[in-house]
Amino acid sequence: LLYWFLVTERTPSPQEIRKRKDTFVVIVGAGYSGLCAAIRLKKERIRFVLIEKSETLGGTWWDNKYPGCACDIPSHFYSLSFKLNAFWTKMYSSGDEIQDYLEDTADYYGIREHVKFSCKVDTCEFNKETQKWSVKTSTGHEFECNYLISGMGALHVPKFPSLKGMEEFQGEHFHTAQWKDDFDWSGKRVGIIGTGSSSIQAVPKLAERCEELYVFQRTPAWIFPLLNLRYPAIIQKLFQAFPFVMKLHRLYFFFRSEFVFAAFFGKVSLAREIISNLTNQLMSNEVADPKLAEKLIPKYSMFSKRITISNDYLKTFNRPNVHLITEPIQEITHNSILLKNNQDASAKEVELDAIIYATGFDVLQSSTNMDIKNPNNGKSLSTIWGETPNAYMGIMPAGLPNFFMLFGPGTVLGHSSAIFMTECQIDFMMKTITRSIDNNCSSVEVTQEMNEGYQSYVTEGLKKVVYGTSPECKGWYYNESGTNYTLWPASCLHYWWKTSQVNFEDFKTTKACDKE
Ligand code: N01
Repeated sequence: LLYWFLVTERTPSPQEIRKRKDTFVVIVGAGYSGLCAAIRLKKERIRFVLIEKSETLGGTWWDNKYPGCACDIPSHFYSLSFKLNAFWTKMYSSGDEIQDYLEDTADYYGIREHVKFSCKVDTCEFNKETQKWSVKTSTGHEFECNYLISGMGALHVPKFPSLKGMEEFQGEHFHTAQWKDDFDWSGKRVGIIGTGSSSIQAVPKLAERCEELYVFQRTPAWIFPLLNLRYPAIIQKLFQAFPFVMKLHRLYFFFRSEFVFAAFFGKVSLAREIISNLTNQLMSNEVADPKLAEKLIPKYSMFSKRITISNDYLKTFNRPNVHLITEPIQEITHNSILLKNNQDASAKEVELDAIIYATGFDVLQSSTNMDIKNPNNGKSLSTIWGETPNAYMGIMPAGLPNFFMLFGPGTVLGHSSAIFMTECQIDFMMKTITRSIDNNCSSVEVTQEMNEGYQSYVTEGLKKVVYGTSPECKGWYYNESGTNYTLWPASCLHYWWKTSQVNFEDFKTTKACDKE
């Protein structure tokens, strides 16, 4: 692992390059993972095109422009291992700074010229004769490729609640991931629905200028305080002069998160009990009114939902213009939200000029946002998956040859850097693709048995963690039956170990493939 962190990767030999010249890859999505995959393919001298539905790259960091948008994972750990950034200004970066980093990274590796912007992939069909994917886009482009990579991520299709009367509302209304740049909330009565990570970052900023801010909470979030230190110029210079020190700094965050996982994420954990009580106390201290504090503190087990971090969210409720609403929403009218009153049939009305939906993302829809079919039975991926998506290592869904997913099912994290995971996945994928080319295979596919074996392993793992199955709370981790199909059930070190071994011989391969 130290090698992975501290040493740069090898370059391909001229013989390998010659063999790779006929291979072409389509990557869907130019966010962190799609960009990283593109860089790795370029380094391996494999041709590719990146297809991106937005007008620029950045993915989630381009989409999310709500006030206060930031990353709650340390910046040096939320960077690509081969493109560290000595200039991060703070321990936890703003969305803008991450977007700048991604744009700079794309330019540094000359990726932009490979991207088709404002182009959405519609359908992907695998031709068993040619052993190639045919990828059709909304702009009428068609690409034939040997390998198809989905870098679409799990959190990009906004999820709106289905509330009666939503379409009647006449004021401004939009999702946090579709923020309107010209929206000025000064002097307005604003309602924000949802209290997940996005809302917790946006609420303090909105409260500063709103006339009244109404926060509609269904489930309170666990909130940790944040020590967001600035990196002084001297430290930035040190990192520039001695990148090794920066790598060690990054390594520190890795091991810190591994410790956090080991100590707090078990099914039963005394350490979690202690930290929950402490956090409960810290959260109560932030809010002046004890009755209000009680409503803001979760009752479910910590870490069974994504925790959030903030120094100012809870304090915001001490402002006279900020109101917590915990009654369920009954319906939306042309100028208000009506709340259910459990005592009688009358509804309480909250008049509003704007409604912001901080209601998260549709994970299933995000992962299957293009029509991709199993070439043997013609069934789409979403039909095959049903309510429990699954893929071998979270990367290779069974039945789809030469197809790789980044941030596929069971690979998201609640405690550490998603960038670490995506690099593990890309390593695994690159090894599989290059082994496939080296072995003259025209297709490589995971077998049902391999996938089933892997899923049993994941299911066993989920029994050991607090977020495995949670009847206590709902959220995007879980399907309707309460099964967590989104998160990796063990430590990052464990995932690195599993993905570092590619059992190529076990895959189903076609054509003249000389298995070693
Ligand atoms: O969305 P969420 P998010 N009526 O799904 C509520 C990442 N992220 O955009 O809990 C009323 O967490 C819902 O209530 P409940 C991060 O991984 C990272 O905030 O279902 N309320 C919940 O409170 C995060 O986890 C950063 O009861 C309704 C909220 O809406 C993920 O993105 C920053 C409702 C949705 O919360 C998603 O975060 C931001 C209804 N009908 C986001 N429907 C970083 O810093 C839903 N809700 C890296």
